[in-house]
Amino acid sequence: MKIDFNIYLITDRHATTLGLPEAVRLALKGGVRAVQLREKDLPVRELLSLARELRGATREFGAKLFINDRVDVAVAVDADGVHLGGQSMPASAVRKIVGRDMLIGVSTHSINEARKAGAGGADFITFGPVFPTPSKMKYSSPVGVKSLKETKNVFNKPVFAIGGIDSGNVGQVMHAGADGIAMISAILSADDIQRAAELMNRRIGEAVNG
Ligand code: TZP
Repeated sequence: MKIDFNIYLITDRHATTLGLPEAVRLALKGGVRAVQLREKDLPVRELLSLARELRGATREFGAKLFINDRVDVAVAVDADGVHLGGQSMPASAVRKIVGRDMLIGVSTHSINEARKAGAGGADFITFGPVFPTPSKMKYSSPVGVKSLKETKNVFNKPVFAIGGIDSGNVGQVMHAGADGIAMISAILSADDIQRAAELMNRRIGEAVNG
């Protein structure tokens, strides 16, 4: 399976005033082609039901669906991949479960973690937070654009920059070598989610094509 997307939308149902399925659907309409369901505080049955709903919507738009942490839920809904964090099972163990049928993404916050993710067999990583994020209390301090460039030297598969990225700074991040952008609030908390996704797509296109 190929990594054929450059916006990786991560969910946070608290970041939008709409219901999550509706918000995600608008993002898909705006051109998002990969969604990671990341609702860490949901009991598994509710997570499964949301995952099923998002699986339907992503299929309709030819988009990929990833499930954060829960390999079992990912398998149950026939997701395209799993996304692993620091507390998740290691990628090498998850690979034994999902084989080559699923993509494995790994969250990294330092050059060393990026190197380890490569050794563990990750298909792609998120790296950040690059900038301070609106919800900065929850994440480590910003790693900056320079270390994003260095990450590209130690991890030779796609790197998605994350953390505080919006339509104003996305060009800078892409020019620093990111293969794509992972984001929550710039899309999900926008007044017009579809337009925000369209704008982000356009800005990424401009950065890639000069
Ligand atoms: N990991 C590092 S920063 C972050 C995650 C999940 C949050 C990104 O959210 P936003 O709103 O795009 O800054």
